Amino acid sequence: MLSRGLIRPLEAGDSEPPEVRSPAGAFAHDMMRALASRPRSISPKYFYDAQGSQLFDRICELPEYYPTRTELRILTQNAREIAAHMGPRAEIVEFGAGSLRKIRLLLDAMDRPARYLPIDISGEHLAQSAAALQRDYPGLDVRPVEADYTQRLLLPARLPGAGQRVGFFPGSTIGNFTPPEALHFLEIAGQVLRGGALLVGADLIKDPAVLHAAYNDAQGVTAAFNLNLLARANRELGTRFALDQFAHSAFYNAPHQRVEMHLVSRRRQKIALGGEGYEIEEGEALHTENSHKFTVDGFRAMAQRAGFRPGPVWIDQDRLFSVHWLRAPN
Ligand code: AVI
Repeated sequence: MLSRGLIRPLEAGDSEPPEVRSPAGAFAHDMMRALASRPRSISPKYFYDAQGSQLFDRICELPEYYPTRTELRILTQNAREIAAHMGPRAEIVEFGAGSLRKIRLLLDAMDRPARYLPIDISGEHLAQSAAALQRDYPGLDVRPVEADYTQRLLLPARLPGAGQRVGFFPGSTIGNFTPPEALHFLEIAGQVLRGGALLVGADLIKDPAVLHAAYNDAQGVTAAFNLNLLARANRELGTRFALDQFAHSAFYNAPHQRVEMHLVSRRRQKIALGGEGYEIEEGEALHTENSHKFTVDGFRAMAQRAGFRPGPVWIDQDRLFSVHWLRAPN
């Protein structure tokens, strides 16, 4: 897996101009800000270095982590119907370089797909997955786009003779945005998909026990994924977080309809970073991720607010996960 481009977009009312920083500079800056603020929180985008991406791939295979498996099943069972909505010679725009398994499922069912445009902030992963796909689909025009898809996007002009442009945003990655960020993402997607559609995966609200298990797996892979944030800071920023002094904490926050992940300090400790010292009390937490869960109607209403016209929705029989067809504005 890859960095998922979870950079907070500028919002109306933001006074700070965007600052250009190297990736390590941005991580140091955001970590210092997180340590200095109360409550402490940092963007989940920092999970996805090479090791975090490998841990996420392992999460996707866990028995408790139902979203990946369920979405794959939904796509497999409905590939023909989805492909019919896409129509002939469609251009696919994938937000994130994504799981090749999912895009292959669609490509195999589609009528002569014309082009595949994966967009990702991490050029290296993008180039690898694009090359792998190009080898297997020689007739497909594969054009990786290195960009942050949470910001305004400029995509290549449509291929002459191509059909509609269809966005693909699987995995319920949209759930890792705050609600205003999700709306902002949908507005950007609507602009680049004008006249086409968006196929997007959204995890559903369900029994909190199922959610709890999915984010507190028995093998401790999700805990390692969460703690990798601190391990990454030790590797890249020279911090000396003692990983065994932080506990993985994940729980469903019902009023906010989201699973939250935190790293909770097991004791009072001091962290040095960038010439500053930061005191962390016993029991104090660093909030590392929100994973929003949706109702079908709530998700469609949000899409509508961003200018989409909601179409068919595919759901598994246990109502764990949903895949939405949203018609983009004209
Ligand atoms: C990538 N994203 C949709 C995952 C999720 O479920 O929110 C990331 C994850 N965090 C813990 N487990 C998986």
